Amino acid sequence: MRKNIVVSALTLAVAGAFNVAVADDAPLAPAQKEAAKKIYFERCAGCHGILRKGATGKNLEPHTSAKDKDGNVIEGGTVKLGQSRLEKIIAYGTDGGMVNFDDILTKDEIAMMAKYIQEAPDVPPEFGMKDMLASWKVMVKPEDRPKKQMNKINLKNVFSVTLRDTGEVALIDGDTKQIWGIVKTGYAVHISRLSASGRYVYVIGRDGKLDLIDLWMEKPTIVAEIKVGIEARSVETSKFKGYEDKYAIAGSYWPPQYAIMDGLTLKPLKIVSTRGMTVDGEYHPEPRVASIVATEDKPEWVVNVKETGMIRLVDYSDLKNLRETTIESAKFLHDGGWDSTKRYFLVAANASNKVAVVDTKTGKLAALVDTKARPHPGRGANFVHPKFGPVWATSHLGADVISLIGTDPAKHKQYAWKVVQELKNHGGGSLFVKTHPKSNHLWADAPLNPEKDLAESVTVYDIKHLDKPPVIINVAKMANLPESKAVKRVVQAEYNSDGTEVWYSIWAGKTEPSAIVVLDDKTLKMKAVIKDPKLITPTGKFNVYNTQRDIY
Ligand code: DHE
Repeated sequence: MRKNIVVSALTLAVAGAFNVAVADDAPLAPAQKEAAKKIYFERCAGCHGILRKGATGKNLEPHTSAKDKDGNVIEGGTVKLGQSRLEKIIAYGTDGGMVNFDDILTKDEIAMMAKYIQEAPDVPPEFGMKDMLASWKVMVKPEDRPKKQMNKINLKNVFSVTLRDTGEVALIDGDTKQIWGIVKTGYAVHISRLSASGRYVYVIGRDGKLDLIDLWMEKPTIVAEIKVGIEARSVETSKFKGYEDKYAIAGSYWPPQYAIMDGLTLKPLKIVSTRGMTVDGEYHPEPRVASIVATEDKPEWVVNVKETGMIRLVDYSDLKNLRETTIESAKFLHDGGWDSTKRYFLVAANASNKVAVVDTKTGKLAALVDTKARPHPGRGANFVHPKFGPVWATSHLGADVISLIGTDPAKHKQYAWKVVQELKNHGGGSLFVKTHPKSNHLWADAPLNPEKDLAESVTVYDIKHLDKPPVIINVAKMANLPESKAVKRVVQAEYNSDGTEVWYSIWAGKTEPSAIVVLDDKTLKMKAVIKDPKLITPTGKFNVYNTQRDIY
């Protein structure tokens, strides 16, 4: 049986506050509908979309119709599936990748959700300039901020760590392994990104709240905040010479748009909608902004639009006369990273089982690479393969392999933009791979694997000797946390700034102790375990120097 990805006591608290039992033939009562809407937003929208058009997850509209290859209309939708089938799918998951919710939601809540998705989707309001300006706050103006670093922390080696279920970020001193500060942020912060100077951390919550943290203060301090939408996942900064720390960009899931802001105050400057046609030439009302990355060679961001499969190169040198190059790739773009030269950006089109490669020098698609099911690289990992030359690695949600893609069309043309090797991972359900230019190791997790032992383990490959069997380590056990039934998912490797340590989060339940395990990259032995009652559900970790410089 599949185990659930995310456990949130919030969901249970909300749903448990009143009677959720649903009558078979009556529509949901208003309070039930509100509760269902909240659960849908927190648990389902990420994969199925707010309008339920489907992306990583299936379409969940009440009525759909499609044509088969002979042109016959096939009626579908959640109403056709019916209450009892939907309840089973929600409770037990499917082989197609839907996770089970029977250990998170009560029977009544499952019935309520099955009913909710048979009703017309709620369309949340738009969120434009007036809303953004109303939410925008500058707590410390740029002129009132310190002119020099006011603390003695080695900022290069600070880790910004998402504390998922508390809506916080912990700034951990990588040298001492002490928590330097915890700041209150948006709900379930997704990623942290660094300003070009390395002074500011930008963190984006799933609820669209963007916080700007100043690392030069005595303690890490939020100096500005804004809400960029109702749901969001990505943020990036301007990194081209002359534009360092000048702009920030945040991509929203809802409304489907991106916002460009002043980098030092978060004042919103421009909002651009991403609604439009897919690569198939069909209109999509909800093309969500997935990953965004800044090139250092041009005043440009690479903005990946999930549902349309369009990659937009956004030139930020003239915001009033904004120029965008739109590159057709493949649908359901998600996460990705640079090749080692930082000329090519590789992004997973996960539900299309492809990796799209953008050449940011020419502004064109370099390739669409077919891969095993559902590539999910995080930012991927770059290293020089003994046989195939420079490669970029991606993990897979839907297959137990790590794919290596050749990235050097100049000197290794025959291998470029092809999967040159598939390394066996310890399981599917992998989310992130990582290496470092100074390391001989490639690390892969599998936190969404249905087997407890596999979700708690990682595989380490010797990149100089890929013919040797890899080492599999149960990292969760190293943390020596109290035994519990809940899975202690081991998630997302992050290196320290000099590339000698690998940090893994032990992502346990909200009410259980979690930890971060630090491993020695050379010996693969445990070096430290960071435990603290305040370290609740740590997931993503972003080392200042590596994130600032895109080192992976
Ligand atoms: Fe993520 C990156 C979206 C679930 C942890 N995640 C990303 C990015 C996107 C994304 C678009 C790329 C951002 C960028 O580079 O600009 N993630 C989504 C979802 O839509 C999804 C599937 C469902 C959801 O409801 O959010 C989802 N993600 C998760 C989790 O459940 C994870 C494991 C735990 C958590 O904290 O929520 C998770 N996602 C991460 C992390 C990164 C990320 C740690 C950054 C990886 C990196 O190395 O840069």
